[in-house]
Amino acid sequence: MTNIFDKCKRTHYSNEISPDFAGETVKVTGWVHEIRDLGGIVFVLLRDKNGITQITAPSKKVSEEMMKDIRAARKETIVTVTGTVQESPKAPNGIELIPSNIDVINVSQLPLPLDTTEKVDAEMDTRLDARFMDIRKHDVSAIFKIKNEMLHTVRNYFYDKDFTEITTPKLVASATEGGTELFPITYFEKEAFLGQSPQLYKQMMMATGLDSVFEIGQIFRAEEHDTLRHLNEALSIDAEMSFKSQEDVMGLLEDLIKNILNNVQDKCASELEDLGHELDVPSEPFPVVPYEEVIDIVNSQDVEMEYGEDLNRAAEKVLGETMGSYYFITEWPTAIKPFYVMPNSDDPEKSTAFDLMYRDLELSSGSQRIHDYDLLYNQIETKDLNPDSFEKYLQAFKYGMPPHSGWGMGADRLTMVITGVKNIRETVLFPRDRRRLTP
Ligand code: AMO
Repeated sequence: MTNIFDKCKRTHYSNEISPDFAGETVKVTGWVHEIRDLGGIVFVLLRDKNGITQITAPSKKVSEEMMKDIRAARKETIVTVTGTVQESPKAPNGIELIPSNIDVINVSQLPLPLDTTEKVDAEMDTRLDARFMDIRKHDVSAIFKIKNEMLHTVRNYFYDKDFTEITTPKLVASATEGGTELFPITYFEKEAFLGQSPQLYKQMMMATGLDSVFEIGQIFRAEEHDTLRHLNEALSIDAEMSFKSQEDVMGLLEDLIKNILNNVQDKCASELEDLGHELDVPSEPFPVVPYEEVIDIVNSQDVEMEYGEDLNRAAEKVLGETMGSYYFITEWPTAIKPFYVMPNSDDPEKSTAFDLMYRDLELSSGSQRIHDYDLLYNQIETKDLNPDSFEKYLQAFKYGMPPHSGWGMGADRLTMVITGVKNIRETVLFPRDRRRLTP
């Protein structure tokens, strides 16, 4: 019996075959993207991970039996084609294959849930319902190839800087971030929640002597609102550093972003082209604008915002228009930031918290943290939280906690920026929002 995997063994991906191969025999495997039957000649476009190959079958050159097989090949059926390369300037990559053998590996059912040829636009819900097929489209898979390159750069960047990668629990007993709701779960006979952020754990790691840690992991936010920027399950890149200041970790974040942009620019040229996206790669330092100045900018554009308020959507929009691409907002009021944020030593009403923005989109938040036990305990009470629920976290601050700082960055939001897509759902394989829990 012929092994099916032997049948599928390709010699090349589509993008690897150029006119230089003219006269050579190659074997390609993939999905039937399109089929055009002109009677005496049949054209099949075969799609694989990296591109499309045109199979040209003229009845004069191809056996009758093979012509029958080709004509029967339905869209999205998996086929393997062996053939001779011929130059063909109008075909993808400037080549076509004249088939000498075709194996139909697995026949697709019809009708298809989605058109994969990018000729018919589908609604987001239709696309997400048949996500496996949606990702067959090259302009969709490009998003995930770019996200992959981004995450690859993040890991390498941290490894090079001697960070330790950590993984922390996502089943947790208490809240960390004010403002967003938690998803409650049943944990045997106890109440538990899905983690909003690895915040408490990454800070506890500062008491271990590991100095610098990072985590790439899911965060869960029970946000009720349905926007293009929020998900209920998001991917967060978190960094925390002992003996480093707010300015140190802002510098780290800026340097990381620039590394990501340069790597994506260099390594994902064809994906960016598929998406028609021109990457914004700033070489200048990211501007820093203090919160009080933000209020002035926003008010000057007739959007109301008072001291002590977070940025509303209208404020984000006008600020984004004024500030351009990447910029930091600093000196946030202590009152509207989480309990763990270190107040400014000269003016405790202001804090060491910062946000990194891209135009009107918040990409990251961070700060110097409180490392003093008494101050931390006090801040927990000030925020109307119960210190008893933080007992194990607080313990780490009693026996030599270094001063430390860190940040968390939304990996899906960063992917929106580097791919140019406008809806965060596009950047996640299987997004979770207010209305969607499947597939
Ligand atoms: P924050 O709550 O600001 O800070 O979250 C950090 C970043 O995570 C992303 N993000 C989201 N992305 C998509 N959907 C959501 N619902 C969502 N919520 C947050 C954003 C945001 O800037 N513990 C702190 C970080 C720290 O100080 O280290 C925190 O979680 O891009």
